[in-house]
Amino acid sequence: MRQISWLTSCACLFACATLVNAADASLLWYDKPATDWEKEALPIGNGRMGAMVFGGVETEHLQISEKSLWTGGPGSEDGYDFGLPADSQAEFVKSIGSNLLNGAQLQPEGLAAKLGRKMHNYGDYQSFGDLIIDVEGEGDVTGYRRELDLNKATARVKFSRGFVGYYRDYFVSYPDQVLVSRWVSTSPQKLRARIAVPDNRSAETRVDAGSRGARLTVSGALKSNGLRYSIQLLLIPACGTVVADGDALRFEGDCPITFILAARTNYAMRYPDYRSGSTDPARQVTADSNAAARFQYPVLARRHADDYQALFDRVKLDLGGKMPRTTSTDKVRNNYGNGDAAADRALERLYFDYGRYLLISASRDGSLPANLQGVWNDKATPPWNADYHVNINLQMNYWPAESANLAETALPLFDFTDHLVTPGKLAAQRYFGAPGWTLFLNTNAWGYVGPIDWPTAFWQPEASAWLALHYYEHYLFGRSEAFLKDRAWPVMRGAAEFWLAALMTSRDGKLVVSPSYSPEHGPFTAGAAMSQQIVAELFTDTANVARSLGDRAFEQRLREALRKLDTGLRVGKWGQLQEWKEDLDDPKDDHRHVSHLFALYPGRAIDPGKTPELVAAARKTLEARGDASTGWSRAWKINSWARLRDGDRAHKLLVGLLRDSTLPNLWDTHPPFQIDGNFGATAGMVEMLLQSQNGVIDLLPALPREWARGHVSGIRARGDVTVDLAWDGCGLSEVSLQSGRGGAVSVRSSMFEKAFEAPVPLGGEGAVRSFTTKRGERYTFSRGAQVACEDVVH
Ligand code: FUC
Repeated sequence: MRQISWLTSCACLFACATLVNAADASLLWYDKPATDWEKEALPIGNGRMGAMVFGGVETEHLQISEKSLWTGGPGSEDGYDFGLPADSQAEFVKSIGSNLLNGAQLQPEGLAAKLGRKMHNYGDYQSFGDLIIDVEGEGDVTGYRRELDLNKATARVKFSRGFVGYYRDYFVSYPDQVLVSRWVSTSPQKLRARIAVPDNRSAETRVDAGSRGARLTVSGALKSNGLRYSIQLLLIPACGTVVADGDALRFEGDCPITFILAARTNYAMRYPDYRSGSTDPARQVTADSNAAARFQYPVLARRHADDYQALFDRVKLDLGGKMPRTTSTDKVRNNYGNGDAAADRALERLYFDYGRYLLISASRDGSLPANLQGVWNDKATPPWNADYHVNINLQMNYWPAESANLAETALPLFDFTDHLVTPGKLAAQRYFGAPGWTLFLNTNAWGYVGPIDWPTAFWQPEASAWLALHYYEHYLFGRSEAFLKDRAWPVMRGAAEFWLAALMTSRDGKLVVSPSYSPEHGPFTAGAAMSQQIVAELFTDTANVARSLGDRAFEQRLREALRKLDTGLRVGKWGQLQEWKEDLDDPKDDHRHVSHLFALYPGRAIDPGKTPELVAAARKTLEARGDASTGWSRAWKINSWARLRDGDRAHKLLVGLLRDSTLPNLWDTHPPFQIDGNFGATAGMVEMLLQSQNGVIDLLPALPREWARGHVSGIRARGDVTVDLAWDGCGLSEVSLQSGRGGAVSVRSSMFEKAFEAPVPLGGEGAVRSFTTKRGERYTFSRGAQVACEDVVH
């Protein structure tokens, strides 16, 4: 009897597996196991933990990561100094700043040798280890399929071998803080599971096999810094027993088996020691897996899906695409742009959903923010240490957080930034003799805030200001006054205080950043455009916050400084936006950083409605820099072209990104894999559909020709407004605005220039209309039925 019902449920599972083929599912799928971690394996994660699923037939491989497993930092044998010198460098920095103001030309190598510091025990983000499961079986493999279901945040592997069908799924649960997998087969399965950890740590393996499951625990400490870790696999078969087999667990039986995997360290994001006194990782993993094991597999899966879908399901995008049913995702990507427009649109939508999926999987409350690789890493020395670069990359990771309705995913960024303020105060003092806080090019899990010695990038003291601006954006979108007062204000004020003290007066009487270095490009000058634009935006926004919180004195100081501040907005001799205060730009320069366009995106000082000359200059600059570049650079340019309201060009950048900077598993590649491009492009796609940076909610501001028909729901505008849009080849046909907290709203669309239906009387005329929303109310406007298509398409 048990056998029959088991076979029935198996059959159902296999049938259910084909259901996710439905045309509207967001699914990546492949017809072979992965062999390459970076290009093929599929990422799952819960913000803190991540895994890469290979989907092997004879040997299944899950490579595991956990955000806090870093070498270096406190506890390193020969010490750690947060990148800070013991003595003040302030006089020296000031003298360099003055020399630059007087026209000195200083070589980055010379300055890096004097001002920069070797990255001493900076550390690297580590792989936690590998779960390896050897499976006995024989016969040919047929019907192989490996997939990642973005609607459920679940990876699946399915195939038949000989006469036996196998079906496995995998997810990492945020509510239960463990990785969960279930394996079923149509005949008895025999497997042997072990955990392998890299040899840069001590490792003690413990095997506890019993009648109600078995545990395999590997615990130890990193040799580098003594950080303790533990990883535990709990195997729970529905029947039969699991036995110890050396350092592994062996199971044989004809029923499903559930895997629960927990991983912890004793890291705490707390300066200066970064250790949790109370956490014993070995106890914690047992507590994690025991807590999860209280639930049957379907309950664990439901809890995971409920949690994930509460975020993912907020937004739906339809670009009128149709995913070919029988073409695997790598081939759909290979064919992209080759003439199947419906498949192209479907891939674009999938890529958009994937960006949201990756952000939810790599950044959840309670752990470190998404690093250069999100949460996934298989190396002991990953590219750029898989750290936090703060001259574009960390910021770009969070560009979609607000506009794509995932504001909660930005909480780790704020916790991380809050904790940087303490060491950042030392950086401000030692390098500038200034109050407030700052840091430079890059930071790690250990509060690194000093400048490194990499000549062409190390000097980036604007990082604190740029991070502080993310708090203000979070406020503008969500309108939480408590967040503004308790979280945004102290961080913004500290960053602003730093710059009030650190700015210098240039020969033209303007306040400038000096020394200043346009990111990764140079040269050392006074007042490079990006430095000035970031400080201008910081002072403007912080003055607004000061005003609303009643700190008139601080507001006055900022407004006074703003009057004297060089804005970094200058049109040069070939019509370009200048990257430096002097007109030094080379029209043949195609450097990947478009830093001087900060004011266009993510800043807002360059605006088609208000600053047409700067807009023209920004366009000239973007044209000159060209499209082809690293993945993240292309992603940035999608946003920039969207802000210029050039949807076709923004789309062209997206095409380039998907064709030339995207791996078969749809990860962005710099190269190598770097996740910022995924996030930047996701933000860019929203930016093409909706903008709200300058007080008006702009509907379909940069709709490309290729996206003639479609709809999107759940994207966010500043002012706590959630927006649904539908368009139909004749421009916008309907818009719904759902107001969170209520208040005045202005909306721009060409739809308002002709007849339209409105639920409330509107102020204004032409394309821009305004009205007052009530808390929680939804307002839907639609194009008048009598309006002809030719009348609205511009
Ligand atoms: C910045 C970029 C590089 C790379 C690195 C991680 O330094 O200029 O291209 O993305 O971050």
